[in-house]
Amino acid sequence: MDLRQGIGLRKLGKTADEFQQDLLSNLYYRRGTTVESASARDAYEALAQTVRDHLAERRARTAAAQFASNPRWVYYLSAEYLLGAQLEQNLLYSGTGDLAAEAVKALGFGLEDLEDLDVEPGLGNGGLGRLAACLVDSLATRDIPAVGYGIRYDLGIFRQVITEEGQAELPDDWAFHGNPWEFPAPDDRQAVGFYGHTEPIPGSTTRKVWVPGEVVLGEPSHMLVPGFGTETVNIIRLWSAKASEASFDLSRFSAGQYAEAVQEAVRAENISKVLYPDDSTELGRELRLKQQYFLVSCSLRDIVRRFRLRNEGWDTFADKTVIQLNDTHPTIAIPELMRLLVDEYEVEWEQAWEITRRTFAYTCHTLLPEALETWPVRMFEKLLPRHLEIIYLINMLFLREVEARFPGDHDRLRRMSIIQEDPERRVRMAHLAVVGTEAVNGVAELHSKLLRETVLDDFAALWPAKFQNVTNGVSPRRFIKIANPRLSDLITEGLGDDSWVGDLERLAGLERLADDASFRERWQAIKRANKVDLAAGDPDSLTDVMIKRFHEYKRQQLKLLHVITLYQRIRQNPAADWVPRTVLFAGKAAPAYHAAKDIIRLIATIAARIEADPVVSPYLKVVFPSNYNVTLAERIIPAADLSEQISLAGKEASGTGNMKLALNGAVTIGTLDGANIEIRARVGEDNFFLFGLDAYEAARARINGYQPRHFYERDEELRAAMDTLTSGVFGEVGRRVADSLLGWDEYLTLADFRSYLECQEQVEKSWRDPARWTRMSILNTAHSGFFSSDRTVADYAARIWRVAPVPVPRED
Ligand code: CJB
Repeated sequence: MDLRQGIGLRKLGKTADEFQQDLLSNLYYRRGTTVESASARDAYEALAQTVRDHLAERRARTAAAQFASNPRWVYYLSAEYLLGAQLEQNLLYSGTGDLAAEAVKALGFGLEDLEDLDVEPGLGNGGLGRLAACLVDSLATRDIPAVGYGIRYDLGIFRQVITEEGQAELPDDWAFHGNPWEFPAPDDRQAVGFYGHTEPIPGSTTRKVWVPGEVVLGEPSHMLVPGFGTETVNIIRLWSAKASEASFDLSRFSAGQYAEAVQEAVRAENISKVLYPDDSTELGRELRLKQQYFLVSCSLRDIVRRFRLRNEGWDTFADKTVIQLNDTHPTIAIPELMRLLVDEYEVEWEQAWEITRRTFAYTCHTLLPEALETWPVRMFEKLLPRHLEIIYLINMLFLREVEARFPGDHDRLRRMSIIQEDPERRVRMAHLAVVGTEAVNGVAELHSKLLRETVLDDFAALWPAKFQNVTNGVSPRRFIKIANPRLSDLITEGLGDDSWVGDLERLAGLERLADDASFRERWQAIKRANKVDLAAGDPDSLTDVMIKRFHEYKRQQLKLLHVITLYQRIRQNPAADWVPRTVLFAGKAAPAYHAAKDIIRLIATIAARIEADPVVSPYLKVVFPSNYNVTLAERIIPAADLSEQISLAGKEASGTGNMKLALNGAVTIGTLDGANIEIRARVGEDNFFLFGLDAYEAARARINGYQPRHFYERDEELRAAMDTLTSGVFGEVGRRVADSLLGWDEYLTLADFRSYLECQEQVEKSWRDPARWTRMSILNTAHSGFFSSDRTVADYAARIWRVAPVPVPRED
């Protein structure tokens, strides 16, 4: 019997009638309703299932092709995935958009109404989580056999509400109505241990038995990750913590102790309850460490299970497996793989270490010292006693290696040790990640260079070949094709076909159109139409956007000083020929990061003040839409004229919002930081507004005793802006922000103020010449091809993973 028919795989290439039939059958049999009584939600769910089933057929063929070829698999381990809404993406990737529109219309609904019901799973904080989502998209697009592992947080990144009081946080129960994109896989559940103690094994010096004090179940579900323009459909597998049956205390329940009866179960399930809303600045807490180990333990057992389905012994494990650690959050995977190999599978330590080192690679995403994760040794000892022993042994052998290379250099040993001694003994996760991997990469050229020269310099001296750069990228599907349909259509027309969506370097063909006046006019009209859709302000004003997490190093406060200065200039001279601007801020601050929340509140206060001022408001408007997320980004980015990338040089590892904005024809004003440098090199110096200190000048300024007051005293406009804050007219929050800037100014805001303002004047000069501005805009898009995450994945595949594509045959 033909098994395909046996399991009833449905054929693709459906007719409108067949698609309609599938939709109706989902409506009847899965939603249990009828055409007459179907609600919008019924229609949405039935449609989502129909599209999902369509991709599931490709998934089945993908799994068959990938398993048959027994390749080296890429496993991407990430505590965060900021996936964005799924419906529109899956319609595009499955090519069923038109069929879907027609089918739901027959039910009396518009596709757009149903898209409004498609909730984005906010399983990430910011750039790092969104990068993970772009990379899994491009892995599938490149036909690379891969699985992304993550945590299925019940509550994603908080919902933000902005008022004049600043940011309020509400829980994000994203799957309240269920998640139609997900397949549960309870049979693949894993048991994860915590706490307890270790026992020696007689006759062995390296093996031990770990007897955990608590066991929690990890239950996986997966979401489909289709490739674009190819047959491949990969998956991300997300783990939910479940209490074991034994954790429900029936006798207590019978005795009326209801809370006590479930307390153990609640504690277990809390592990995947919430995404930590920290970004970079880490509040180390036991639950967070538990989450990390939970992700790692479930995923590694799953990876080993998958390996053993097709292979025997351990000799080929590293040839068939590469595990990419997305920052240090999943780094416990290194001692965990050692524990599995040595303790459970009885592999000799040396062989296990060789396998481990060849299996892992580590991506670092920061340069901020406070963002380099460390965990107290006493917490590790309590929660993961066996892992701490293994880390000690890894460290001892590692320090021996260092000692052999640099005899007698005790300071070096202290600096490089995986264990920090003072002021408190802590495990340095970044050191563990460098020691236990084959490759370490930064995420932009400058970042990778600074990693080698500063935070990881000792390691780069020991193992220079281990350190690489892989510049980040973004998905062209989500961030232009879907986000900006008008511009996408014009580009397709200009280039003659739409192959650029899967081969972004083709955008370079737009260069010749930058000098075509009629093309420029159409380009400009599209930007305007996108602004009308966004409805943030006057569509003819310069739309100046700063969209990203709130962090002092990103310097939203510098933008704010610019706004205050414009406000004061306009008030002093209302009759001058001002360039109307709409300044749009969006982004979240970690709930416990008070300085960042102060800046949000100050922006909200100043926005209201400007709005109420009849002299200034015709020229200047500040808007702050609530709850920045992927969906909102997709609306703002196509409408942006100016992209603010103004971090202190040497602090932003890469940035990816900068790439999305340039791709959509926003011109960047930015410092020589992160990927800004590479954007500028590609779009050309004339099409980028550069200001500020570079990374080396910034580091030197601090060493030379930087005094913010020095700048305050010498710059009249800066002084006026700061004095306004200090005067209290914008409340206590204005005073606090001013005090922090005048007192220490960690990120040299005042040092870069004048250069930034002068650069903004250049921006206005260019803006006044629409032909020139539009030319710059077109050239930004034309030269953004490098920033496709398809290129990023190709780089990882060639230089770090050494994997080849496994194409999936088309349906016969
Ligand atoms: N990043 O979003 C985060 N969270 C962190 O904890 C550390 C870094 C960001 O990662 C992005 C992707 O690599 C970078 O573009 C960005 O510069 C960095 O801040």
